[in-house]
Amino acid sequence: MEQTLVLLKPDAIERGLCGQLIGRIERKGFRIVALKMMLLPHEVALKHYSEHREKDFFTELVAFITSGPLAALVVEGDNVVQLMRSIMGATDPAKAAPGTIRSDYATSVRYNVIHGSDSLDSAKREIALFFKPEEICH
Ligand code: IDP
Ligand code: MG
Repeated sequence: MEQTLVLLKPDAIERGLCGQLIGRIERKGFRIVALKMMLLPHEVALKHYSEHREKDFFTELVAFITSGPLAALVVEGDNVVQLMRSIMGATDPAKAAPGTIRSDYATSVRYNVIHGSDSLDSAKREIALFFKPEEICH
């Protein structure tokens, strides 16, 4: 069974979308095995998004993800890494397919409400950044 890291980003929390977004993950059939609200420490944000450190939007991305509380989840299920990416939709809501989370809830590439790990290796790395092993249910 695979696990992936999902973040309900500060824009989602600010807009009160937590319940709806978690509902969509559960309705898909996935199991939430860890969940916490947190203000992401700056140094964890730098590590989480380290692949983007050369990008022109990196500073703003780190500022946004640390700007307010987010919800971090470990989501479990068959093929969950790929399937979460598909129910989230493309990074840019303008390009996200209708019916995906980003198409339904977001209008800007920066404030796109949700994060999901992009590979099994990323998922392992990101889960370890956000959760201690004992915080994840089995
Ligand atoms: P992903 O979240 O779909 O995996 P990535 O390319 O990994 O997309 O980018 C990480 C995050 O950085 C995006 O979710 C979005 O919040 C932000 N981002 C990506 N591209 C841009 C951009 O061109 N301008 C501003 N923010 C961006
Ligand atoms: Mg990514």
